[in-house]
Amino acid sequence: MRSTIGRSSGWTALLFLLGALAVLLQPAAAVKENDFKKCHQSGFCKRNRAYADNAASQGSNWNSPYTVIPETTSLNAGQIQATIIKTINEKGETVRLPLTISFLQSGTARVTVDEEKRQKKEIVLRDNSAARKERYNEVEDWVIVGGLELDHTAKISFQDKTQVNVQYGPESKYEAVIKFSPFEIDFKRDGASHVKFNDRGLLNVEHWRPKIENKEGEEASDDESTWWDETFGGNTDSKPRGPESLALDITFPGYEHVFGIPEHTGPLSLKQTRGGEGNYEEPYRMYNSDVFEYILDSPMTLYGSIPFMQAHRKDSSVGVFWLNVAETWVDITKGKDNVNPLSLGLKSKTSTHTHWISEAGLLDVFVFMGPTPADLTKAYGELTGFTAMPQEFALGYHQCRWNYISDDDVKDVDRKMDKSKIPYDVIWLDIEYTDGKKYFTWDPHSFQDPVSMGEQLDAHGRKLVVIIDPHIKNEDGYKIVSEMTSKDLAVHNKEDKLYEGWCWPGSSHWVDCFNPKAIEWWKTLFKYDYFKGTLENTFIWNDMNEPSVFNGPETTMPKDNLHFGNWEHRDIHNLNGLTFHNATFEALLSRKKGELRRPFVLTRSFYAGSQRLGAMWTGDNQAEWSHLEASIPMILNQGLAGFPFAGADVGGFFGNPEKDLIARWYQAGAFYPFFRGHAHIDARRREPYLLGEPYTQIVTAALRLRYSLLPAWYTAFYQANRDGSPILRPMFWTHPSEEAGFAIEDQAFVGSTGLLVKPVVQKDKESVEIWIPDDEVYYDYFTYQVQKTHKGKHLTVAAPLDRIPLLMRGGHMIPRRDIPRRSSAMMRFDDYTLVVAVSKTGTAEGELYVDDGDSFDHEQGQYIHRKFSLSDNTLTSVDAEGRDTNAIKAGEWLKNMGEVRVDKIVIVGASSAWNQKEVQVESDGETWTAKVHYTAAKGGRAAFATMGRVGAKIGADWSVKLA
Ligand code: NBV
Repeated sequence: MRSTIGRSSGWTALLFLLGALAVLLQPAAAVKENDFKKCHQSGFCKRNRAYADNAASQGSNWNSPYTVIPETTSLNAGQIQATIIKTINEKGETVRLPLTISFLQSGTARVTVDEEKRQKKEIVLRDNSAARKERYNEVEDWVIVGGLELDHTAKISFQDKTQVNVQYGPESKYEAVIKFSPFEIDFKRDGASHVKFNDRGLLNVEHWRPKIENKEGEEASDDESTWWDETFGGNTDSKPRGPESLALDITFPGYEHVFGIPEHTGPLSLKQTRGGEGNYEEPYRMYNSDVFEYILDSPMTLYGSIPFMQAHRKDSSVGVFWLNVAETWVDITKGKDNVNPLSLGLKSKTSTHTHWISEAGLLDVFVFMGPTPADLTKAYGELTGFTAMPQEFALGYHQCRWNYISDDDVKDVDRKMDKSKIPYDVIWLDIEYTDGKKYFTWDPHSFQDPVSMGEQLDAHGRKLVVIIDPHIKNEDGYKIVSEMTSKDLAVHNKEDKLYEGWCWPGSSHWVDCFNPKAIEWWKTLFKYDYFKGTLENTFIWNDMNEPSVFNGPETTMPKDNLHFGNWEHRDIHNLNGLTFHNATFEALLSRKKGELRRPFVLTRSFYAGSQRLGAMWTGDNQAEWSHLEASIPMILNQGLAGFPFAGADVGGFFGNPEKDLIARWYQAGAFYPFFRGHAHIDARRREPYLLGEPYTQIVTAALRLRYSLLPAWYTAFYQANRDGSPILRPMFWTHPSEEAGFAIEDQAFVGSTGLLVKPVVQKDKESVEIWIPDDEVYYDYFTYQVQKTHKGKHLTVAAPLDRIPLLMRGGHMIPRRDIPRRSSAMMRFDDYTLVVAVSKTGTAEGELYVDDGDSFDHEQGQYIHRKFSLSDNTLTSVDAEGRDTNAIKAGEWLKNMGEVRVDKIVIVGASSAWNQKEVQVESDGETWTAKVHYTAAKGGRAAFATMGRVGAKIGADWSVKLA
């Protein structure tokens, strides 16, 4: 912070000083937790928890006041339309809530509840608010990209005055039993219940009502203290529409584990939240926030949110996606109640009960019936989109800190990385590169020549990422702010005037990326001839897009601010980060006419759908072992929630890590889908070459391992892009039948490579216990040692400081590139190595996907996609999609790839029958021989055969006869 002050204008410096003083005056622990609301400090959360407590205390006497009018219920072309009646008082007065249940062709069901009066805009807003009267109904436009086709074959299988049953989904395997009074839905698969709505009667849609001023001496019948306005931390939220929350209980009968709803720091298998030993006291919160020095093992909100939850039990996964972007809380409890042992045969099984509570918007929930984790991630991805194919360089190593202080500093780091032979792809510039925190400018003293900086990087295929935040400095003469405000493209306050708040630059305004015109304007700012000094190798980092507002409530915008379309900030808060990320993504797509390259934009704030736009990182962690440990479940959870391009700041953002911690963090980071070292401005420099031996060597080895495995990583990204499968896969995902693995959160498979990693995340630990999920053979990646193991064993793997615990599961083939280079671009046309880990039955399979890593030409077939296999003593490579690759008209990249070959094949676990001097390679009608070096098994190490100079083209069909 000190150095920031040094470089800021006097005025800004004063603001920071005041801010810093305010922080210092609070008790230390208060900085974190007490700056953010607990459920009891958030009116609607408190009300809904109280509602739940009241229902529970009444037991079977509790009657949910929501009833479907049977006569309104009809199924038409895959959709049920009906009306729910909510009885609102003892006089029997009611409000009407239109209900739509959509049965989608994918087998997903969607339940949407609106409020008739608000649909018809028949409400009155207080305080002359200009806000919209409807419940926010545009989230779908931002989040859903497909999969909404209705299942016209869905049919009513039973109907009477009390319920209607609809059969739907593939082969009509699913059934939704919709009960009318009270309104409940039971989603069944093969006759058994898997997901239940309102089964505990906690559905609550706070309908619009006028504020009745009580006469003096008269008491309101309800506790209205949080209905009409609410104050927290000195900020008052005027609520022009009054209370409008919505809540629903969702039960997963017989499911003990639930996963998802990032971003939180707790365990992968989510905890219970209503107290009790080892449980949280607070619900999981989703309200995207800039949480300073976040704490671990907490249901507190963080920077992003994805309200997708997956429930898992042996051989079955189901899930829900709560499509709402207002502040949301989720309570989780588990118990053996509510399971009907007769119909389920699940007598002793635990069920998970969840209670979802949102402040505003529609009730809109998707239900996924699985049954496999892969089915679920796929169905969710069809709706919200799959991970974009990344820029290939983005899978390399990123070197960042706050801040590289000048263009010379950047050049110097670049040279020193080269001198130390440390590979890296990207160097990053944080906020100090700008002229006084004015984005799209360069500090005139320290970044005088950004072009020569960019060119030096480009000489070795390297890139530059610069930060651009959404707060725009309010300063006379700053062209960007005057353009933005004169065109009315910034967020408004509750009076519908330009909103002003504080952030890094001091007084600022916030670009409103909900406005299509703001996106169009934002695009103009990234053109090479506008943002001078940027080159084709410049990419972007979006930070602070929750949005972070230093003087705002909970460090964000007031909820009564107004966005484009007059939606209140309350309505759209969790989507804000995505809209900013989206605008930048769009801007990078249109930097120059005729240039069509994949953008790379890192974001801190996100929502469901952000996976289509770039990568995320877990924000401001600390240089502590505990934060290294917490990063693994956080990243795994991101993958489960469809946004696998995730990483944590390697080394830790705040503080100065000890060297052992740095080494271990790089080893773990080499297995993060997004791999970036980053540090706070006050942290000491820690570029890998500064560490000294043995640390520099250890870190370099981790980096080289990452680089050699880039073909495998890229293939894993391709799979995520096709079907949403996580890049790092937790045990329950790969082995959904093995109950002992369901809660394991510290080891993972890399894509479908069979590489099983368990990074060391504890100080002075020199071994780890890897849980083995099956009876396949496992080899040590580095030594080829055959592990003495069996299904369910906790295998001890030695891990001295220079060793990453990494196993190869038998039955896989891993593509690599083994020549150490400076950057991924320099490896583009290198030959490949294939590592074959032979299964118990003598077979193996593998996959390689490769394209130019930069353009969209792959969408026109310009890619190589191979399937490798070993069976019957023969290794083969065929096109994975059965295409006739000779028929593809090769563009430049594909032509160059024509000369790229499989250079080396290493077969680990090689049969003694393959012990020979040479083998025959066959490809394109030609045959030739390749030399084999066979090393017999010894002392527990597997036998292995190495074939050098195999010479088969990577893109062609080939086979090698081993015996
Ligand atoms: O831009 C400065 C930092 C950045 O380095 C970090 O990665 C972000 O998460 N930024 C937050 C602003 C505030 C840090 C205290």
